[in-house]
Amino acid sequence: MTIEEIKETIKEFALGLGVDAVGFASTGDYRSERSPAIKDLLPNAQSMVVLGYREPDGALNSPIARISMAARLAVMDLAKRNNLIIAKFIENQFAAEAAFVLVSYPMDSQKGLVADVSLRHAAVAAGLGVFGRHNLVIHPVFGTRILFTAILTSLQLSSDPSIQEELCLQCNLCVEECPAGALDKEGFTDVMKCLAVSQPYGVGGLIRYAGKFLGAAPDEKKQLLRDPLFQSLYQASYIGQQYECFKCEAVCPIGRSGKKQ
Ligand code: B12
Repeated sequence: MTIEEIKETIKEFALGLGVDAVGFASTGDYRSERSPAIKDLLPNAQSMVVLGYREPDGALNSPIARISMAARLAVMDLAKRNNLIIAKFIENQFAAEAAFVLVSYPMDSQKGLVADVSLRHAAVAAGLGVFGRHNLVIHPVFGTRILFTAILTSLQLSSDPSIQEELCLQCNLCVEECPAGALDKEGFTDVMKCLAVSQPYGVGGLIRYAGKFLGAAPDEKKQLLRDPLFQSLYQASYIGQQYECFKCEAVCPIGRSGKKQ
């Protein structure tokens, strides 16, 4: 099989599993300054298959973050399962190695908020999109409403052509509507501001709650355990991170509604 035939075989297989967009990048074309080298993750890696999953319009248009989060959890489940199936398909069909990263976690706690693979930079390298004013990657069809995962492989696959057009409309809606003011400075997301609003039940919220609890009198402790905040923290501890904000994704006009395929 030629490289193009191998890429087409993997792409067809992935699309059949509910993946919405597939791109390929040679590891040499992946450039993410703050992320670890791909060779540190899989020494024989030569390329990566980047998979994109559209998030449903309805989920992102809901004013209730919990409804958006329901779709997010479903995408994460599907993507996780598909990563394993596609990685095994690559290993079985082409006698190659394949390993993968998931949508968000696990992450190395020593590295702060830098993941093993920067999926936005991987998506750009695989010709699946370009960065927009919101520092998210915009896909030509699905716009900002797309999440990515990646499979690293020892197969020597060539990169798909990169997108040359500017897809961001520079409408500034993401900047204006960000409730945290986290996008004011161009090319930079104020992570702490974003986190405070988007993940109130994340580790920061847990630390604040624990601090309050430890300093409380016995009666106050009883109250604190009945506080809905405790319920939300508890829920996040078994469901996983719960985003309370999807604004920069949801307000972006590119890729909203209309025929998708
Ligand atoms: C940690 C993390 C966060 C952190 C920190 C973000 C950050 N600074 O990188 C927090 C919690 C704040 C966060 C928030 C969000 N996240 Co997040 N996050 C991640 C995660 C797990 C790791 C990112 C990472 O390694 N960053 C560290 C390095 C790589 O970033 P960096 O080099 O400093 O790059 C930053 C800037 O320099 C700039 N940048 C870099 N290069 C370039 C080039 C150009 C041209 C421009 C304009 C900008 C730019 O963009 C980055 C943002 O600050 C990824 C998944 C993954 N494995 O990649 C998802 C991921 C980036 N998140 C995603 C999403 C959707 C969100 C949120 C919308 C929350 C939500 N409800 O889902 C917000 C959006 C915030 C925003 N507009 O920036 C998606 C983005 C999908 C897409 N279409 O681009 C990802 C890829 C998850 C996924 N699997 O699809 N996230």
